[in-house]
Amino acid sequence: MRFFHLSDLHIGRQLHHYNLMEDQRKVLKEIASYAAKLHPDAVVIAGDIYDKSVPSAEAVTVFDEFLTALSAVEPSIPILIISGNHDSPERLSYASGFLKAHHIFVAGTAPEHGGEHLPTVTLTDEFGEVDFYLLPFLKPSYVKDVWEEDAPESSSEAVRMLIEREDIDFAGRRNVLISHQFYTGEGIEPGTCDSETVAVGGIDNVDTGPVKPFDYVALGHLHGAQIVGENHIQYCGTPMKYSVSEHAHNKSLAMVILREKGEEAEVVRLPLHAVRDVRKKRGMLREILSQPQEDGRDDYVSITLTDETEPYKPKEQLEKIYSHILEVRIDNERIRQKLTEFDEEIILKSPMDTFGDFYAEIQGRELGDEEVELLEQVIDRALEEENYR
Ligand SMILES: [Mn+2]
Repeated sequence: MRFFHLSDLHIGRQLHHYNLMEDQRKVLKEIASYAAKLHPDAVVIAGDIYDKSVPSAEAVTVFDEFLTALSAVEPSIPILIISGNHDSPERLSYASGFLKAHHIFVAGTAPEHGGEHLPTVTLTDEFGEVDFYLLPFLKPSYVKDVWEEDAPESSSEAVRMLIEREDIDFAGRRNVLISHQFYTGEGIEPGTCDSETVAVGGIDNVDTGPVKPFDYVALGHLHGAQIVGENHIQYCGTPMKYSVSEHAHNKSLAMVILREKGEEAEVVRLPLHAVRDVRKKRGMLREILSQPQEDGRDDYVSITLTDETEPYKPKEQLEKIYSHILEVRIDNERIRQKLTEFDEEIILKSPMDTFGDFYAEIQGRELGDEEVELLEQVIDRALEEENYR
C-alpha cells in the first residue's frame, strides 16, 4: 500500500509580517492533485493542522477546501488525522463522528480514562490488513487518569505505557503509528529549526525504543524532514518553509510504500512548489543592489548587510528590487563587537530579578513591596501551570 504522510500544515501561520494563506492554499492544492493522480490508499496528517488553537475562519476554510478536494477523489481515500501541540484537541474533534462516516478519522484527544484506547483504523491491501494507531499529541497530565496508580511522569513514559496497553501483535500484523512528539534515540538528537516550539532541557523528549516495533512511524512536530535513528521512523517535515532557518530545506510530500510484513517501508519524496521560496542573501548593499536581474525577486528574502558604515535607509533601497523582504540585518565589526560585550554580561537570573530589571529600565524605578508580592504570585502560578501541563 502507498500512503501520503503529512504533518505541520500550520494553516494560518505568518512568516514575519506576511500572511501565508494563499501560499498554503496553493501547496495544499498541489498535494490534493498528487492524490488525484497517484491515488494513495490513505492520507495521514500527523498533527499541527492549524497554527493556533483557535484558528481564524479563513484558516478553517483553507483546511475545509483541502479535505473537500481530497474527498472528491474516487474511490474515496481515507484521511487519518491527529492533533498536534498547536491544535485544540476539542476543536479538532468537532464533527468527528460525522466525518468518520466519510472516511475522515480524527483523533483529537489522547485517552483520558482507563476505558479509552488509541483509535485504530484498519486498511487492507494485497498483503492483508494494516492497523494504523492514532496517538494525538500528549503531555503526561493529559493521560494521567488512564491508570489508577503509577501514572507516567514523563512524555516518554506516557507514550511507552499507552502503547503497551494496546497489546499490539507486532510479530504477525503490520502496524503504523501516527504521533506528534519530540522523538529522540540513544545518541540521536533530531535537527530542529526556528518555526517549532520544542521544549529545551529534554522534558518532552520521547524515546524511540517503544515505537521501533511498528512497521512505520509517521511523525509530526519537527519541521525538517528527517529519520530518527531508523528508516521507518520519520518526520515528514512541513509542506513549506515557515522560518528563515529553513531556507536550505527541500520541502516535499512523503509517500510511504508499505509492502509485505518484514520488508522495510520505503519513502518516496514528491517535490512541492511554493509560490515563493524563502532565501537568505548576504553582502554589501551596493553589491546586492547592482546584481543583475536575478530570479526570485518576489521570494521571501532575509538580507544581511555587511557594510562597515551602515547605509542610509537600506530597506527602502532594497525594496526596489525585492518585493517580499522579511528582514534586513546588519553584520559588521561594530555589531559583532557589541554582541560580544553583551554576551559577557549575560548572567542567569531568576524570573523575578529579570522582571525587576526590566521594570526598572522601563519605569525608571524599582518594584515596590506590594508589586513584588503580586509578581511572586504570578510567577508561582505560571511555574505551577508549566509543571502540570
Ligand atoms: Mn509544528
